[in-house]
Amino acid sequence: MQGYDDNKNIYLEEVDLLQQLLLVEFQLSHYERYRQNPQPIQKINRKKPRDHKPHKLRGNRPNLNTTPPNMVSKTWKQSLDEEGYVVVDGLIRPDLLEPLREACERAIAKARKNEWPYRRLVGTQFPPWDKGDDVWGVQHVMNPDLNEPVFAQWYGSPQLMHAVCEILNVKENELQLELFNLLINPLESDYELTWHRDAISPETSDAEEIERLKIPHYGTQWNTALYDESCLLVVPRSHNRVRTAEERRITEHDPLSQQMPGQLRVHLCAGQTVFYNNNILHRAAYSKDSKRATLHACIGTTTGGHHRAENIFQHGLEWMREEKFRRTLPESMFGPYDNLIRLADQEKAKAAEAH
Ligand SMILES: O=C(O)CCC(=O)C(=O)O
Ligand SMILES: [Fe+2]
Repeated sequence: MQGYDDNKNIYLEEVDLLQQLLLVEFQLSHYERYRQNPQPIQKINRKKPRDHKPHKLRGNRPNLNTTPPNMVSKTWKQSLDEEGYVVVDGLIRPDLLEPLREACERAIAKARKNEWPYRRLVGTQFPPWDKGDDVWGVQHVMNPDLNEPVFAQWYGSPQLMHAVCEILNVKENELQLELFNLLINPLESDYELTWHRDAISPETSDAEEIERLKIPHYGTQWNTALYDESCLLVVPRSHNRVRTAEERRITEHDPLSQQMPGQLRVHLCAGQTVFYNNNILHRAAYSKDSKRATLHACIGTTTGGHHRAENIFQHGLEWMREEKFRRTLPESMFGPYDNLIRLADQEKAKAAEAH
């Protein structure tokens, strides 16, 4: 029995040693994962609404550094389809971050000084923006008259192209160049947008809302933060269903409500992007004291035809036809640019026929 006990002790010591080794290995692998893919530390805001916790890089590539072996990570497209939004890291190449920030500073200064006429003005949520002078958005940042080619360079950058192609499940030559604006903090007063879906008005009946929600998007839109910000609130999974009675009450009669059931604030660290379905119930709140410079853009696919045309040409894009605009584009954007001009020509011909 002595021998047994001795053996048992040896056995126990071995188990103990093995456990310690496993613990060290676990900690090392954790550290290694962190080292290879450091995540910014988030402030935890315990106040309502609940917070979106920025999650790690997701994709359809197996990412052995971040995906535990027994869990399959969802693709960005799957998350966006299911939740109505998805947060993605790393779509700004590090060497473009500072040039983008500097270009924003110049564009924002011009817009605030009324030297750039295309801007969103506090007090008005949707176009036209013709009243007021405090600015919450700068429109058409790729317009060559603004003279900031870094915006087009980023819009056509491989990181962004890769993400939108995955999300839209298309090849680059099927993309259609579209809108690119900037969302910023006002200076004189805080400002809030009401709860809304971008293209379905609050008064829409349930029956019509059901039909409108079935229309595919043929495109995607996103916010990419150049500074940490938490301006956007969403109701996850509200993008493909009719509003509940309470959501309808809020959107129609109490649109600045802080009590929207299921609301979630999206925190973005500098460099993070949120793609969101423009049918998701969302609102935004801007504080004059928190710096915001967030790139706000959309891109379509060639299959969208008239559906996309409605969305984009209302913003007046004649300047995009000019050769001087085409010259500012990176090569990756030539195809998407030609696709847009083809659509514009088709729409023009249709309008002429109708008259
Ligand atoms: O500021 C934001 O993040 C959202 C803006 C928005 O919802 C809109 O312009 O329709
Ligand atoms: Fe919106």
